[in-house]
Amino acid sequence: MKLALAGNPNCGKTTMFNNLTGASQYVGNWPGVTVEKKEGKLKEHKDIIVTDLPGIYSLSPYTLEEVVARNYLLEEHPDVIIDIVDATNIERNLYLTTQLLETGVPVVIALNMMDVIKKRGDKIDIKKLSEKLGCPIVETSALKGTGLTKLIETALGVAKTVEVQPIVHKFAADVEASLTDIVGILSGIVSQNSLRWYAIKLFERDEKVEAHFKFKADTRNKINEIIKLCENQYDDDSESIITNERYTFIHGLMRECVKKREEQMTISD
Ligand code: BGO
Repeated sequence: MKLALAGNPNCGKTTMFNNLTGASQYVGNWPGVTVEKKEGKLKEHKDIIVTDLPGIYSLSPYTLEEVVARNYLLEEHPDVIIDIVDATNIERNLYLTTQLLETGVPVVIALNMMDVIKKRGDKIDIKKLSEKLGCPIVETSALKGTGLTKLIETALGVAKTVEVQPIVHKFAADVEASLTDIVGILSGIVSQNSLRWYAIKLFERDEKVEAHFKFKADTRNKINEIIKLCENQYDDDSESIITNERYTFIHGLMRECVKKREEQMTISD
């Protein structure tokens, strides 16, 4: 079984990886690039390989680290991703989460640095956040080693039972209509699980994904027409449309699920 650790730089991924794998680590490079690749065996589950993906903010094609991470997720298809989210920077970290959820690989969130959140007196409605994102969330402190047993139990449970994690969040109706049209072109070409990922990437005019498909000119033109129609509706380029959609969703999550201590005091005053 394969388990991948993903997250933003500084989310606590190295601390988590060391906690989960102990001494059984091996370090190399990702094929063809000088980006460090760390793997290890899960403590007390020696048959489970943990792969530490590079720390990244997004799954765009613009940095080597992002390309390494997304190629691994799409091509090697691990059984589950543990997405480490720094709870003290939750808004920024969830930007990557929205993209991991689209890869078709089941995701479990380790909501890390919860010791800091508790000390500050901030509140996160984990149940609601989990429902809105459509994946389990386990509170952790990689530093203190808390929540890790539950995290592994949850991740292994998901890996064994969940084939496809339904995507709960949808973009605005016009964007979804464009994605549905692109999915129509892709169905039969890519697996059901990763249809949405590839549709979004083609909508964003991701050159690496475009090159991967080697479409004939008429298919390329058809996709371009679909994208252009939406861009005209929004008076914006398609990549920015998707970025804005993600931020709108995340702002909504923040309003509904996160209360800073100062805000709680204002409400009760
Ligand atoms: C330093 N809680 C708290 N409070 N801190 C955590 C947790 C947690 O759950 N998890 C990790 N950290 P990395 P990436 C540091 O190194 O694992 C801390 O980039 C310091 N160092 O201890 O490296 C962790 O691999 C001096 O903090 O993250 C580390 O994802 C002063 O978060 C930092 C203060 O963790 C990043 C912190 C010399």
